[in-house]
Amino acid sequence: ELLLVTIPHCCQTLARTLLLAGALISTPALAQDSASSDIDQLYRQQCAACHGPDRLGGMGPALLPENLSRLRQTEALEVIREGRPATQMNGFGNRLTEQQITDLTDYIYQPPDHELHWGEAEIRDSRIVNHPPGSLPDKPVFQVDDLMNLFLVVEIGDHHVTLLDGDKMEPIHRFASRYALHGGPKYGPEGRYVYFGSRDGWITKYDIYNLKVAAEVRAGINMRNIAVSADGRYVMAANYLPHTLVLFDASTLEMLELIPVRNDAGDSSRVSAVYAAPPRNSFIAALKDIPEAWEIRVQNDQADIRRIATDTVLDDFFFDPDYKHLMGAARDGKQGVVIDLDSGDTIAQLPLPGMPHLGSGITWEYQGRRVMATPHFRTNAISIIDMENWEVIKTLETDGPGFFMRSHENSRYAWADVFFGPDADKVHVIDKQTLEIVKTLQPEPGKVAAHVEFDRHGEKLLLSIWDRDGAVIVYDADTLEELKRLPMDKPSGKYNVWNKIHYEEGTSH
Ligand code: DHE
Repeated sequence: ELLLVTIPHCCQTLARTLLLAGALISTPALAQDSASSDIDQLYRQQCAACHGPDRLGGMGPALLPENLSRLRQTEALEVIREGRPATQMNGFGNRLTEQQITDLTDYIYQPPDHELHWGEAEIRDSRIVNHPPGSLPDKPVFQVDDLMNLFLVVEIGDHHVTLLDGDKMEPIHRFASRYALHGGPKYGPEGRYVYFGSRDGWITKYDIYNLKVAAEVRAGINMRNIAVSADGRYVMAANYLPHTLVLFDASTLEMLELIPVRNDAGDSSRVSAVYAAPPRNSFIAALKDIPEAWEIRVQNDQADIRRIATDTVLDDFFFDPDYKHLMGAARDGKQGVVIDLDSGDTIAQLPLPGMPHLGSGITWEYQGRRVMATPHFRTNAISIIDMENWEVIKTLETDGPGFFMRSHENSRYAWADVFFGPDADKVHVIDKQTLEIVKTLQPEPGKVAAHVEFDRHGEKLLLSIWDRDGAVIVYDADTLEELKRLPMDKPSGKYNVWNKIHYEEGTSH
């Protein structure tokens, strides 16, 4: 699918590049001494055909500082020299001098000398419709007992996604994704379509029943995540670059509205993330640079924005189950706040030092009240918070800072990884009624173990061995025994259809 989807775009890019670069494209590799004199020209000769004349990406990913922020410069240099296995990125070590490779690496980590634009025309032009709505059969092309117990596993090693049968825990299909998916894929309410978001701004609508990419559109240059409205009619994208939110028709991926993100004074902001708030029939966006949270309601395909002023910039959100309250983490990483979403008032401060990762929090019933648990990025701790009085009732000491937590309504245990530090190969199992760590597993010594997702019944769960030579491990959720391992290429998130579309309390939404 990826090839089918990208060839037209790539050809356009190539054609543009040929026009721009003229005869240069066919010039043999430059001699050592002359090449470094014009790095811009070198880029156009060697890189633009795949990465775009403006470094916005094409067949290859965008090469801009924001898009590369997660890749160390030394690694980028290595990729330019040696290439990336199993991709179309060949090594340039035999064509360029070491100085040229260093210059190119420095160049792609510098902002371009002109402002990049990704507006309505670019978004509309980027849309690719492979299968218009209604053109594919409504019956799945594969056999499973329960379509609601399917899982998608995102494999970030070679940018693929695996569809799993959650009853048998067996792969059904594996397909190429856009480069660097991030955030959870979001299912439409019937579980047939799923929407993926990539860091480079691509939204992919995938038809699970037909195992085909239905449509794609590029919402921005550097995107954070996407959300799908509860009724399945709209997709909203949150961008860092440019500072925009973008509203799409979920069935066609046609752009409905481009929303510049600015405060009244005209200061613009990156958008950290956008979330669907089903009981409120709205989207809620976290802004990275201005102290506001936005609630967006869509009526007749038009977005109506309510700005909620906050005392400080809030980066990371969590919502109570009925979406009456928003918990936000202050950007300085020292505390959290609770906001009443109806009044917009801040009703509590949460003493959560150490950068809580609220986005991966979970809730459950404990002694007749609802509690919420969140890991922290900077401290070896999990905080458990009473959601009635907003007090921290317990701080669990862990083997290191964590990234993700997971459980299921039917399971007595919550799982928490230790993503950072020397013990990243360990996973804690917490008893939800004693609030104690009852077991610490080390499934593959030396390899990061992270991110759990339960099946729809809460009986089995999947844990990632986060490595190029990795796996998802299937555990019995009650006995905590390993049942089997499915080899995978750096599996990150797993997403169960039922849990996601029913907003199960132990998983992310
Ligand atoms: Fe994520 C979800 C933010 C780095 C893997 N991450 C999210 C969400 C946010 C977020 C706001 C919720 C959006 C959603 O699901 O729609 N992530 C951030 C960051 O700010 C941070 C720390 C830095 C960054 O550069 O973005 C960050 N995230 C990472 C990673 O390094 C991870 C581990 C690897 C990767 O693929 O980039 C990573 N993030 C994930 C995953 C989810 C996610 C797998 C979805 C989890 C889920 O179960 O829903």
